[in-house]
Amino acid sequence: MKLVTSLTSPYGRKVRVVLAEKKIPYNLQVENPWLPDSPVLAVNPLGKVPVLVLEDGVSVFDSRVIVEYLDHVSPVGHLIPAELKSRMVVRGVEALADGVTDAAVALYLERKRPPGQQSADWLLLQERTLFRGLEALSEALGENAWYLGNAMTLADVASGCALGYLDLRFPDIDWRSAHPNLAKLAAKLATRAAFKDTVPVV
Ligand SMILES: N[C@@H](CCC(=O)N[C@@H](CS)C(=O)NCC(=O)O)C(=O)O
Repeated sequence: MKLVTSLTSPYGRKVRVVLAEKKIPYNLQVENPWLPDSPVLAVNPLGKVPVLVLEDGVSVFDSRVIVEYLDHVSPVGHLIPAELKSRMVVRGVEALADGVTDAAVALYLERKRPPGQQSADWLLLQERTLFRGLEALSEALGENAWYLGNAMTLADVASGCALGYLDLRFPDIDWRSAHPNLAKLAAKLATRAAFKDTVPVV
């Protein structure tokens, strides 16, 4: 199978971490989804990465659908629990982490527009979402080592990728001081090969 992604996409990183943690071999096709006529359009009508292209040519997107697929096809190191209540906890934290990422991406893109065209209201809305989301991610973790039980799940992976994206695009946001428990989680994740090998590069 082939993963089409950019090397800075936090959603793509989530999928790459899951592939590595589950030791699933794959080919990587690096693409910039923002280019007009990007090859991404051939595999995803939405033009977004990541996209997983299966052996039979079927395209799987978005990142949440991809990780669901990967966790199902490989029994190695399950990251999504089968039991409903636990599953909802893990997928809920993933949704929260992806929401933080969505707000951060929106903020980053808006700030890249010419100053005269930027909307102060839109920036404020995204900023508030981002900080509320971080607060909720921190609360959900509490003083636990992992979001659920005593092993890493997709919740931790998604949270780690959201925090990694903040480091990449918003080094001025000092989320570590505001949320030391998230800082501890991120430091622990950063020691894993799957995270080390996928640090975003620009
Ligand atoms: N919900 C999607 C979000 C994917 C997404 O927004 N990817 C960005 C890159 S980080 C993208 O490809 N944007 C291109 C575009 O919006 O045209 C997922 O989880 O995969």
